[in-house]
Amino acid sequence: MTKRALITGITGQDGAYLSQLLLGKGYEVHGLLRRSASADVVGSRLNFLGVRDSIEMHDANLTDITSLIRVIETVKPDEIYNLGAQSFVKTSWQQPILTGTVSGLGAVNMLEAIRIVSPETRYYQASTSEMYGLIQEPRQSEKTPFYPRSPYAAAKLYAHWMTINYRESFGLHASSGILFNHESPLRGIEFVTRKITDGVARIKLGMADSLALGNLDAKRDWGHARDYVEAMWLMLQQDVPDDYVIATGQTVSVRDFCDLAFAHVGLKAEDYITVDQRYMRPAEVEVLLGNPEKAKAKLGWEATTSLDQLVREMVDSDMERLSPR
Ligand code: NDP
Ligand code: GDR
Repeated sequence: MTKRALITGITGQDGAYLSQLLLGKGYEVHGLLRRSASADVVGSRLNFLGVRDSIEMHDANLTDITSLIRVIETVKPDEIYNLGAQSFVKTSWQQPILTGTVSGLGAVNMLEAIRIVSPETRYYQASTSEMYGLIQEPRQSEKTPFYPRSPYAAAKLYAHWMTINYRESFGLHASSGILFNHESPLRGIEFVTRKITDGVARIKLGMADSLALGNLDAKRDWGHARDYVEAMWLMLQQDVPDDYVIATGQTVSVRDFCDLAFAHVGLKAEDYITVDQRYMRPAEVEVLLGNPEKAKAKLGWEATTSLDQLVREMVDSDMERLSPR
């Protein structure tokens, strides 16, 4: 029997890699697409991976439960991956209500739709290391207390607890992946890693002469999105739903990431980086470092792409994209 998956956030970074993974495993892949006035926002990432034509899209929005119910009734998915969100932390201070509505209540809309229409469907919730925020433990595991530091993190924490609540209250097969930062050439350009690799390529190609960033001392546990979507899938193949930290187990600063990216094209970061207060946040998450031991023990998952490989792939991709043809 061919398995059917429904992915929200399919036009985003993780949605594209997860589609590719599931199609490779023989799944029928369906995506939730919110209407946009701009022409082909749908295609860009999915076309990059060559999977656009293999996916069936459905007109729906996480904020409209009736649209979710209709999609679930139509698709009858075995698995739902809820990746849709307002996912940019900085924007969440400018749009706290929208962020709460999409990234928090949106998940509850989906859980409720599953409960009403299709309680056998397995559910994946895209939880985040941002929930740890002002951390008190040096390495964050599934047992570390949460302390969200942004409207985004607070919204995601609500969605995280509601996923646990629906599992415990109604017996849904609902799991959360507490994913630490993961990047790729498909990362949105506003996130720091992609902003850096895009900036490096522009400087190397003579299209820019500096790169303005915010807090260079922030530290993150950065992995590759391609590795991380595998963990999402593994969670839904388990007999028992659960929550898992997905991380590399190493952390480096934004400054270190810059050094690696500039060095890859033979430049020195300190010659080009400037600091601009506009990119600072009202409240910062200074350091994140995940402990992925449970995922390794129970799912057999571990990150396979090194930070060096990730940086090189991202810089090379931006160099190719921006180079004159
Ligand atoms: P992206 O920002 O690349 O993608 C977000 C997706 O959500 C897009 O497809 C977007 O659609 C969709 N979306 C936004 N609003 C709505 C809405 N109202 N209804 C339906 N869909 C909507 O995120 P990533 O791929 O990086 O991340 C995937 C998920 O994982 C997100 O939930 C994110 O918060 C979470 N996460 C990400 C981490 C990371 O490091 N990347 C780490 C931990 C968690 P559109 O194209 O129309 O804008
Ligand atoms: P983050 O990612 O907030 O961790 O959320 P982002 O890349 O935006 O920031 C990482 C760190 O870099 C610092 N920083 C800058 N950030 C941006 N965007 N732009 C800059 O110029 C800049 N300079 C320094 C930030 O202050 C921060 O400390 C991502 C998202 O994908 C979330 O959806 C996800 O949940 C978490 O990762 C895990």
